[in-house]
Amino acid sequence: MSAKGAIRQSEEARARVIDTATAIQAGNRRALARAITLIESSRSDHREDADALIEALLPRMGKAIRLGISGTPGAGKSTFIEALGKEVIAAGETIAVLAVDPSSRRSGGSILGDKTRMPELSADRRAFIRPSPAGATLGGVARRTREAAVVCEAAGYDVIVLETVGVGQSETAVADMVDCFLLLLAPGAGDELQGIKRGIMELADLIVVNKADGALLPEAGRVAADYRAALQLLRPASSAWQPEVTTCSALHGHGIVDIWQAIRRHRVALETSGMLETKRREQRRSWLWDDVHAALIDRLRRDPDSAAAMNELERQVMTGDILPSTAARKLIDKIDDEEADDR
Ligand SMILES: Nc1nc2c(ncn2[C@@H]2O[C@H](COP(=O)(O)OP(=O)(O)OP(=O)(O)O)[C@@H](O)[C@H]2O)c(=O)[nH]1
Ligand SMILES: [Mg+2]
Repeated sequence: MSAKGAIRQSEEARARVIDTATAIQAGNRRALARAITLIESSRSDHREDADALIEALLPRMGKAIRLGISGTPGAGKSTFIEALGKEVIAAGETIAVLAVDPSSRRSGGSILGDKTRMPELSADRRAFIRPSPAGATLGGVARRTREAAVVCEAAGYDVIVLETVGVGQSETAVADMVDCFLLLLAPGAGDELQGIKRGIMELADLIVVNKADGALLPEAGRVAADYRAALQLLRPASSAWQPEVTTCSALHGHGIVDIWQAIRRHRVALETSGMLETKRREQRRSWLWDDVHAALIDRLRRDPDSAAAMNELERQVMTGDILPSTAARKLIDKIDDEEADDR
């Protein structure tokens, strides 16, 4: 392509980005959905457009409540988000739900599954529901989800929910992206404190024991009391907010109003204490390093030589033939080699 052609093309790309940004800000849901698809794409030209789009939208960010909701499979996350979403809408606000669920690929049916579990929200124009990207890896999920959240925020949604299944790693990734982290539990899992790791509990601003209805009601109360006692032993992460434990029945809509109010109270506490700005700064910091991490991995994957070395070194690390730290150094050296080749 001639230099002139390249310039014309980049002008076209710019115009496209501006159009999309304008449409998103005007509340065009299809533009929003398409933008998220663009963000999820691994094509490098798409990546450039996505970066430009996010940059165009950044000034519109900042006002939403970023809420992380995590819970073990079957705890009732979808049912709960449907109930909470109705509450948010009843309060005159709007809600976007993004699934950060790396394991939903296993069922393969997350789109249909979640749309049928959230029938009212899915049908409501004041809500936007986006299931997990197909084929995403855990590392990539963080990057895509963060960016998808930015776009939803720019589209004007008041509450942005990042939903994740409790598998360990994804909670920490999500906790880095949100203002408020809600842990959803269900009674009847049998064990004491349900094997929820202390580290995850420390992330929680709100712990909600769901399914507090019917035969499970007494058990839900006991689980909540256990968690209240356990929380007493943890030092609160900040003086601005003491984590709270509540029960609810997402199925019957009991206790949901109280939880929505707790989320609002948490928000006010963050704002008045200055913690919100601190959190946002930390969110931007982890965005930076997540991106650096993702870009390095991308870079290695792009070069066939490095990609092969990655697979081979990973195999050797797993069999114990090479130290992880040695393998990591070898991979970083590969990037240097690539740069030398480029020169
Ligand atoms: N009794 C009772 N059952 C509930 C409640 N909330 C959810 N359930 C049931 O629990 C099951 C799982 O609910 P989901 O909302 O799909 O749970 P989830 O956490 O989204 O599950 P995954 O997406 O598979 O991880 C369903 O059969 C729900 O009907 C509740 O408050 N009370
Ligand atoms: Mg679900």
